[in-house]
Amino acid sequence: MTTASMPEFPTGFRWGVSTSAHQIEGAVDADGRGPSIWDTFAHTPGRIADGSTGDVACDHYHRYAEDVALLAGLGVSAYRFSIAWPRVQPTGTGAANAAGLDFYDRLVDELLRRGVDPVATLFHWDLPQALEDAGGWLNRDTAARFAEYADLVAARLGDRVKLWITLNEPFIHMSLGHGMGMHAPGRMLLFDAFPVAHHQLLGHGLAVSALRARSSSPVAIANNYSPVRLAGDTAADRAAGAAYDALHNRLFTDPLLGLGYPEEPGFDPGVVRDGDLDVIAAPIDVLGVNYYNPTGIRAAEEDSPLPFEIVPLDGWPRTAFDWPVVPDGLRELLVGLRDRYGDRLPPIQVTESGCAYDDVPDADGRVHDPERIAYLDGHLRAVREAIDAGVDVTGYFVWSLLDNWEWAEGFTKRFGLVHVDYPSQRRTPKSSYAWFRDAVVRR
Ligand code: PNW
Repeated sequence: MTTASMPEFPTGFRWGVSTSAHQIEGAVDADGRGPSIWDTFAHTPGRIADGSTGDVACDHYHRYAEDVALLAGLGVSAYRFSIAWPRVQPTGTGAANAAGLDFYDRLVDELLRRGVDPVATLFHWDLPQALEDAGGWLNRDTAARFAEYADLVAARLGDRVKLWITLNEPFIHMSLGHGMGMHAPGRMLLFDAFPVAHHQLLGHGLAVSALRARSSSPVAIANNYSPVRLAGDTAADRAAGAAYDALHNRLFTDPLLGLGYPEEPGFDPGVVRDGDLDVIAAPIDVLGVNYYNPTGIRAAEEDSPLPFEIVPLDGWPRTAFDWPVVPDGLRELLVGLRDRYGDRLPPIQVTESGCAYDDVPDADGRVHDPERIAYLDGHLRAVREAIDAGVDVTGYFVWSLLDNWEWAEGFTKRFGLVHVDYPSQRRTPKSSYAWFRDAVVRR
């Protein structure tokens, strides 16, 4: 690929890769870990495309040193992982399970020994099942429980984690987990899922204070964004686009940055109490941006329960997930965030960007993934263009280091720079790994 022409990035730009606990760790019964909603969901027949579970996943819990060596070989300066709440508090409340925290202690020390900054996400969707049984994120109490958990983690790791991320993609957790039932916990509440948005945001705000009390490291949240592409140009199409934009792109960011909730989605604000918006708007140091693709929208049919219809975007290459490859959507998104939020916007780090392809080893055991190289090349150029347009972007993390357990898709979608042969757990760096190392990180 076009090594020579990859543009320069600012000095100190943070290059990293991301993973999440339940997608790679396995070892679901080790050292006192309790069950999470994703254990329950995956063990319910019919929920996961290939019938698999995260019970073993990439066995990272036992192979973390090998995986950190892969990070060191890649040359990245940061690694974004998540901490499994049910390892730290098996039932979501009470004293810390020291053996669970020990794992992250070992991981963080190994990263630092290899010169890689630990970037820790506190919640990447694996809620302790006991908290779900008490209402989960529909229950306001879960926000307070989350802050207590944040305190326990920061008490142990606060001196070494270099960037905290409170929540991963609260929009996806609300919409796919509680609105549409495609992710754990599998609820289908449509717009009645709004309390899940509010209580996650409240938990975020409370966790920001808990982290600040224990750690001087910066604090962020990682949101998923998807610029709207209208499939038509009627007034109804435009209204549908505005409704989708408010739901996906603004519901979690307007209140975080002090603007309160957007009007459009038509949620019942009954769960919002006096003072909550101030807690939610606690200053953050970095906005994490996860981007995969734009969303095609048109006006909904008369009898639709939703105020928009999602339609495929034609004319773009597609990943194995059938997601369209639209690098310019990332530039548009980053510039759009700056234009909307102005001085309210903290520096941005792209905390996830990547793609799934059917990466199959050749006869020599090598994995060639030129589509992934092209994907990353295009998206990095889009970030560079946003920086040129004046957006303060200070980091970029590829999703993902390893092929891993892709939630409801099981093992059928491979996002890694490193191929994983699940039966043997053999790791094989793909050609994109060498490209990212040579053309981007160590150029
Ligand atoms: C993100 N969507 O999930 C998550 O943060 C990762 O854990 C996941 O592996 C990665 O992206 C790839 O899917 C998403 O339907 C899941 O728009 C679904 C969507 C977006 C992001």
